[in-house]
Amino acid sequence: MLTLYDFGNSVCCQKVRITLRAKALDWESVKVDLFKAEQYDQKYLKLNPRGMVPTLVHDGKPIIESTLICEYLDDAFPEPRLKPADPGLQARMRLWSKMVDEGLFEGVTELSFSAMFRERMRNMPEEIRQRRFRNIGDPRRRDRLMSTYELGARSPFVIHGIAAYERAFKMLEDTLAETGPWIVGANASLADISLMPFAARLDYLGLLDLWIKDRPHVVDWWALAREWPSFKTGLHDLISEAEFSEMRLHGPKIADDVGRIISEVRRNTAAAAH
Ligand SMILES: N[C@@H](CCC(=O)N[C@@H](CS)C(=O)NCC(=O)O)C(=O)O
Repeated sequence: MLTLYDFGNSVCCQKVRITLRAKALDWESVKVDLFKAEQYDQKYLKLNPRGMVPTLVHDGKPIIESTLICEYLDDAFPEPRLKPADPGLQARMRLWSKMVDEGLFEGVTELSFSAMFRERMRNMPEEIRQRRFRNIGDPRRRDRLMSTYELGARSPFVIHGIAAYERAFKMLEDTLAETGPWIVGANASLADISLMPFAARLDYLGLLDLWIKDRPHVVDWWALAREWPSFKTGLHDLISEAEFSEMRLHGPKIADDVGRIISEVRRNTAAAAH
């Protein structure tokens, strides 16, 4: 039996749900409401000591970290394979999950926070806001949240996230030109699944074009990914109309800042190459 501790529009949970759909697996979903801080409940912390979603429990065994959960699912339920058989291609596939875990995740968190949740937090009573900051055990995560709360899209953490997306989309364009239409060739793999929620969030915020409009292979990849049935049923169809309209409403408010920072990142990269 599979149980997923899950929360609606969480990118990490979306990765796992797309994988579950691609494998045609059934699972039970348990909602951990991040807005009510349920991730810090003692009972949940026993399953996931990091106080985060997702957590997958398979026959009583908890597995944490979305990248590891997706790999676990591919090993435990081998058909259809979401990892290429060739070890070289497997390494290439894992480069994408590394890129997501080491840059895009922070990027999407800070961009989403500066566009949407910052305003919500501004409207909280001071005491609740301070409790939210205190609740974050990891000092690095707390610094990020406080900086983006203060500075919005001008926070260095948002700028680092924008630069991480720029590196990823540049590499995606080059990779797809060589091996497309999917990242490791003819079939969708865990590399594509890792990236889908991170492209989707930018798309729903109305920001994706700022990075990809001049990258035709990425545009084609995203058109293909958006129509992939497991993407639709594991991500798109599970987003509520209220969530869509919140993203549509708030994303464009940071578009000018984001566009300006992307141009700066591109100028600096070009200057460093000379
Ligand atoms: N590296 C972890 C990150 C998990 C993570 O940060 N999840 C977010 C939702 S996308 C969360 O639970 N946040 C709760 C919090 O920050 O308090 C993974 O990939 O599973």
